[in-house]
Amino acid sequence: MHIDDLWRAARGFAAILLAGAFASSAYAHGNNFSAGEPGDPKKSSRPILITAIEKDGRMVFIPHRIEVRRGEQVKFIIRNAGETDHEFILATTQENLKHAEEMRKNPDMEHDEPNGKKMKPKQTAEIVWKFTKAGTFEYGCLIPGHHEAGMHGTIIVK
Ligand SMILES: [Cu+2]
Repeated sequence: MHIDDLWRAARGFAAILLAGAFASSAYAHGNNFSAGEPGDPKKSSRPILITAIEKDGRMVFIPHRIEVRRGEQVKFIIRNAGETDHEFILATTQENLKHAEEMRKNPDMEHDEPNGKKMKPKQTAEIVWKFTKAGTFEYGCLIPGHHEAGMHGTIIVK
C-alpha cells in the first residue's frame, strides 16, 4: 500500500471515531428520550390524572390507555393511591422491559428523571412532557414484579 493510501485510511478512521464520540455524548446528555422530550413547565399543558394502585391481586394504572396529539404538551399528575411504592417511567415497551430486567439485578435503583418518577404511598408526582413523535409508547412501573402484575399503560401519539 502506498503511504498516501495509508494516510487516507487513517483520516477516514479518525472521522468515524469523532462521529461516534459526538453521538455518544448526545446520548449521555439525555437528549435521547424515546417518547418525545421533557416539556416546558412555563407553557400550557393538558393535565392527565393517573392513579397507581394495587387492585384484586394485580397492580394497575388507571387509566391504562391514553391518546395524545403529536406535538401536544401534557402534564401527568400521578398519584400513588396504593400501599407500596410505585414508579411511572415513560418510554417504549421494549425499553421498559429492558430496564425492568436491569432493576431485577439492582432493585434499589431510584428514579427521579425527566421521564420517570417514584412515588411513595399517598404521594403525587408530576411530569410535564411533550410528545414530539408519533407512535405507541408506554408508562410502566419497573419495580420488580410490578410490570408483570399489570402495571403498565399505553400512550398512542397520533
Ligand atoms: Cu408499581
